[in-house]
Amino acid sequence: MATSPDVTSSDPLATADPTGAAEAHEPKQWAAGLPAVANSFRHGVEQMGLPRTARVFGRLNQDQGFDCPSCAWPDPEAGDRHVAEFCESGAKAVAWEATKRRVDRDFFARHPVSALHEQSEWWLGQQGRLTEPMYLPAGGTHYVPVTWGAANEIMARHLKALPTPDDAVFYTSGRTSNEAAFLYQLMVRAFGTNNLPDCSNMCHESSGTAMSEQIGIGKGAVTLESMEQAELIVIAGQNPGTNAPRMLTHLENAKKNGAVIVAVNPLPEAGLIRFKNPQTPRGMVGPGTALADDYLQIRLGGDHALFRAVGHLLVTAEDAAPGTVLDRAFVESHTAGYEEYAAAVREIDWTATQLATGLDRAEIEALAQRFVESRATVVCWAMGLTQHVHAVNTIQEVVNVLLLQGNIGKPGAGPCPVRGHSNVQGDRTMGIWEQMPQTFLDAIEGEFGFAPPTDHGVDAVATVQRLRDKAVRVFFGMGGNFAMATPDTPVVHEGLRACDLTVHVSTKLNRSHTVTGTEALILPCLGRTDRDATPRGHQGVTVEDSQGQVHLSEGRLDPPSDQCRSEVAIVTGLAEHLVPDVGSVDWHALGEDNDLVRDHISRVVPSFEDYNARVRQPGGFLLPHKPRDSREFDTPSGKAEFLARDVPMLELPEGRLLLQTIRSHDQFNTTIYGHADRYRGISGNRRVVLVSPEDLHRLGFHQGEVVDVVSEFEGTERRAEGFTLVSYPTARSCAAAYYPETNVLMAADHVALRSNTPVAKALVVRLERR
Ligand SMILES: Nc1nc2c(c(=O)[nH]1)N[C@H]1C(S)=C(S)[C@@H](COP(=O)(O)OP(=O)(O)OC[C@H]3O[C@@H](n4cnc5c(=O)[nH]c(N)nc54)[C@H](O)[C@@H]3O)O[C@H]1N2
Ligand SMILES: Nc1nc2c(c(=O)[nH]1)N[C@H]1C(S)=C(S)[C@@H](COP(=O)(O)OP(=O)(O)OC[C@H]3O[C@@H](n4cnc5c(=O)[nH]c(N)nc54)[C@H](O)[C@@H]3O)O[C@H]1N2
Ligand SMILES: [Mo]
Repeated sequence: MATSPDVTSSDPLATADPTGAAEAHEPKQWAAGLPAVANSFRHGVEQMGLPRTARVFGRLNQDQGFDCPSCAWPDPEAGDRHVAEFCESGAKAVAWEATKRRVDRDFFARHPVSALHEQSEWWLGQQGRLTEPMYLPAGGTHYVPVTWGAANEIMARHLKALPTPDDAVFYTSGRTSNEAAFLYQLMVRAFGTNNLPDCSNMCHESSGTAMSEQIGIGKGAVTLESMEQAELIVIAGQNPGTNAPRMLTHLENAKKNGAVIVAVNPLPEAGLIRFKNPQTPRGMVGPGTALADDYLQIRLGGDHALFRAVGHLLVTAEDAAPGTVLDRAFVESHTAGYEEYAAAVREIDWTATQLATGLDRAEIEALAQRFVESRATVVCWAMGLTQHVHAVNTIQEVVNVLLLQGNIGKPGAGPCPVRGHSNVQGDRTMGIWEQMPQTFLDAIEGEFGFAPPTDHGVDAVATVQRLRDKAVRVFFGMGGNFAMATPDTPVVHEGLRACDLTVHVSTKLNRSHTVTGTEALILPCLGRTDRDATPRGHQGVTVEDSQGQVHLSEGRLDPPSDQCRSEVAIVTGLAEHLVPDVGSVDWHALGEDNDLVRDHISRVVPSFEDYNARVRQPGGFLLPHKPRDSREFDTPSGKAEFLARDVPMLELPEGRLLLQTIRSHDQFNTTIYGHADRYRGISGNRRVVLVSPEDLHRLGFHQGEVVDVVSEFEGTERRAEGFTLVSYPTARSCAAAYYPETNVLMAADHVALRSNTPVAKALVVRLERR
């Protein structure tokens, strides 16, 4: 198998991809419009053919249809949906899943695992849906077919032979349904471990940690309806045009209602600048709607200093004219710690602030003025805030600023972390967490009659560290692509190869299937679009979106093969072999009837009473959220907490850049749909680094040159070879390149403080000429 010349042992992704040279054009100034619709259908027809495309897109995000497997952006009220309530990204995700292509036993007979490992992530994803359980025996070169019964025996044999259940790790990616997630954590806890890392550990963990400490709940406090009533919406560290495109419709509505939008982002993202709504004729042909009124091109990691400065300006303005800026009544009755916070922010160092943010004082003052003038402010954020060393403190600084003006628990206001995977929030609600509170564990014991282990388990980073120590014996992945999504790629691969058994429940092939333990299993599951028929009838699953709405999703397509099983059936099938006698769980019945699973959930998980009835109401139901609903806060003080922490300066040695790792417009996390990043004007090849023309000049490089990117962390270096330089209008001293090609540059020990999220957004790097 041919490999491109720049393959190194440290770079398992630099493999044969049918790509050409990178091409860079002017970045776009607007998102969506006709090209988005055209692209959606191109992807659909390519993968599914025309009739299926029409059928599938017609059911996407409709009441009584299926939930989009792409992002976690909420759906409008049931009566209020467009005929095509989806976006280009969703269309790609669905086409990818509902493809007619198939990976069958002949495919595996033709391709030894070693050859599959040489293929790119893109190629693996193009081969089609997995169709039957496959097994790689010890010493084997090819995956061979295996029955479900035999697969279950293999897993149970390995797991039962472990000296301690903690030698196994059970990962979850965020597409898993509530029902499957609940049963999965139940099986894992019945087996005897809390080793339940998930993708959230690498995603919004910092948001959860920050907000739990401060407002007593880790979830966002803004509904769609509320968002459209905002007077000011600040979008920091998020690229909604690509990663939550349906959000643009709501931003457009907010804008029509008079909202001001401010973008805080080192990159000029098209989707934040202007939106041509493909759902309206005007959007298709007209100029669209300008979104951001102000665009603050902040330096990577500068948000902590920015929000501290805004807090400073609000507090000192209030000092100068008491009663004009802050919501004193809210601060006095609903918050704690204001005096300490105000004392900490009254003095700030403007020189340090300007260095940290790369912004002019006037820009920051203008932002503060926007806050002063707004009676209802929403701040949205995503990975640009969560994946930094000081992410938790940064998010708390954002919440401090919101609290000053009472911007929580009223229409048009609140913190709005925009989640990633379509059910990542629901999985956590269902108990996928290595440190679920004792109340939850007690409820499990009450319902099922066994005591779950109480020691905390490992999160994603601790799993990587254990893999590094060759201390994981069995790795089980419920979805996802752990081998590529994590830092220190070569270390993770060595650790997975040292396992006795690796297992992946997946819809399609990915790298994690080619980085195998001594033995390995691939278990093919149904996706969101597939019909799930059991002896008890058609089964629907439920999911929770970013704003806490829980609703049903029912697939209608014929499954890729009659050997594919639902995640629910896969878990219960294994549990029947692994933990048949632990507590009183009727695994067999649960495997066939999601209503029964929901009955259990209704008695274990708070706020899910009467689950089956409520989720069948049109649109489902909204989970309660005390700060949002009634300005009550489950914190030790019973109030929302102002928390003032130091604002450390990110040191950047001479000749270095801060590198962020981002998503292109043609990928879903580690799934690569294609090689273009349309809005950023890049095509042909993903191995590019975006650097400002000034920095290129200063460092003595020019556009088109091929370089190695070398990261520096605590005296260690990591190298990613063969990246083409693109001159791009990003903030000064900053660079950007795509994930997961750049995960080789990330260090497992480089994490966000307190949330333990891998740092993916401000790596210190240097460029080396090849
Ligand atoms: N089509 C598509 N949709 C997706 C995904 C996908 O891969 N493809 N992934 C899903 C998942 S799991 C997630 S978590 C979300 C991710 O959604 P995003 O968080 O939007 O994804 P990223 O590509 O990581 O983009 C980070 C954004 O933050 C900016 N940024 C980076 N660092 C900083 C900083 O220090 N300060 C500020 N102010 N901005 C910064 C970047 O320039 C970029 O615009 O999307 C979800 N939806
Ligand atoms: N450098 C860098 N690293 C990052 C990030 C970053 O911004 N930069 N972002 C982080 C973030 S926010 C996240 S969320 C993680 C994502 O990490 P993961 O969630 O582990 O990765 P994905 O690429 O989303 O997983 C894709 C795989 O899921 C499987 N799959 C798809 N649908 C289903 C389904 O319905 N059921 C099952 N069982 N499997 C399915 C398919 O086989 C597919 O190959 O990556 C993190 N890693
Ligand atoms: Mo994510």
